[in-house]
Amino acid sequence: MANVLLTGFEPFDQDALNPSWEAVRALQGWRCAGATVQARRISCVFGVALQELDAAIGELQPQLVIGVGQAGGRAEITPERVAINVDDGRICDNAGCQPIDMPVVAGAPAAYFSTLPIKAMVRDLRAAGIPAAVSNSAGTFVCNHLFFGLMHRLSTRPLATGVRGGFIHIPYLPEQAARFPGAPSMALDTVIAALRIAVATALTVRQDVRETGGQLS
Ligand code: PCA
Repeated sequence: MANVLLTGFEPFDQDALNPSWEAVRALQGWRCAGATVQARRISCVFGVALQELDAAIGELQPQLVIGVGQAGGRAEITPERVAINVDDGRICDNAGCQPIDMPVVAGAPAAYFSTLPIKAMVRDLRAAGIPAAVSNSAGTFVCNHLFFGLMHRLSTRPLATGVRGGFIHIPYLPEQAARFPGAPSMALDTVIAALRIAVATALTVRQDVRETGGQLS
């Protein structure tokens, strides 16, 4: 039975919850296109996050890996286009570390592109009535760190052929946004529905669609 590894993060920055883990854990055991979702919670700690990811990949030998993280302030589900080889913490991680301008992996390429069909995912999310857009930066904190580590892992130590990986940022939940008046949010049920669509599209669309996901700045 093929596995899909979905990761979510533990809470960070003094928050009580992280919507990425709340959504991902709801999909544990969900079957789609002949594969089964395996949900794993990842520490919001530079370095440790990659060790946990590596252990999960080794255990599950997944055919698809999608990392999910919170991007407070975003209004849409945002599949990320590119992971960069930079750790630059605006805040401390959960172990109190705040690396500045460090490589995620010394000597590795400057960046990796997602190998998910990000444009098709955005198309399918919008068609289902869920706000979505391609993001061209996953930031420089632990989410980008995990995303870069994942893509480096998949490109240097390939699993089965055709294994794909990438990352999706999600908005605050309404109960989080209520503490920051004006901040956008998305209901947990909508985020869960969005992740189902993202997984289904990633499992079934081999060739991404040619549609703009660009920004002017
Ligand atoms: N979001 C943070 C780290 C964990 C999470 O859910 C980020 O965007 O880097």
